[in-house]
Amino acid sequence: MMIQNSDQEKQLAARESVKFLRNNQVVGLGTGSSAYHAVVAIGEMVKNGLEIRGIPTSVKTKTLAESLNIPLIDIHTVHSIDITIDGADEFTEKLELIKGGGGALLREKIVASLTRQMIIITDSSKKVNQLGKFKLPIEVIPFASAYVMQQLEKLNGTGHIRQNENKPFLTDQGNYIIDADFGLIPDPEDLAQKLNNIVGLVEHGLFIHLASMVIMGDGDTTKTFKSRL
Ligand code: A5P
Repeated sequence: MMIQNSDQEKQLAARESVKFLRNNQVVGLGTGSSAYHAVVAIGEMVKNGLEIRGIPTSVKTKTLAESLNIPLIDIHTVHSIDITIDGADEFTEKLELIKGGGGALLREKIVASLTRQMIIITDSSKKVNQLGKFKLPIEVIPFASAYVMQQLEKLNGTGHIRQNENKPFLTDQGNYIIDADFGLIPDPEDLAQKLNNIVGLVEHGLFIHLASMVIMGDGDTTKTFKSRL
């Protein structure tokens, strides 16, 4: 029977991704509803004897990992992370990603940058030919939010500060998120460079050259897309 529910696709992708884990690895634990399934699966494997140490990408994931008795390690004590499993809001076959729908993009990008093998897990709705339908999450220092918004306009973007119960949503670092619309993004690398130059912009959700593979749940099976680099 075909499974079409996106959560079941996320679960399938998560179960496939944890097959890459090995004893003694340092493992980056992603954030979001897809990564949730991976963390739960890792908890089960730890219960059954897998020996890993996790580095969570958010306070929420840390709480989940602790509740599952997954041993954690301080990010400051490692030089690299063997493998990370995380979700994405959009991806292309070139493995360009938009991340940050859950607001954890800054820690996610730091963990991804330290990671040797970055596995992205998604449902089939996340695959696109060009990034940009999903609004690009951009983490900003609150003091700089109006300035950053002006700079985004110069790049032909518009944006609004993400709200939570009528107040600005705050990231784990106490920053704001601007959800920015640039229309479709023909050259994500170029836009990423331009965003990197804006003062007060802490990080953006364009993840380029970071993913090693995307495992996408597709009905009742999974498809894997690998980096050609
Ligand atoms: C969290 O900040 C995000 O980067 C998530 O990884 C991304 O939004 C995907 O989330 P879901 O797995 O919930 O779709």
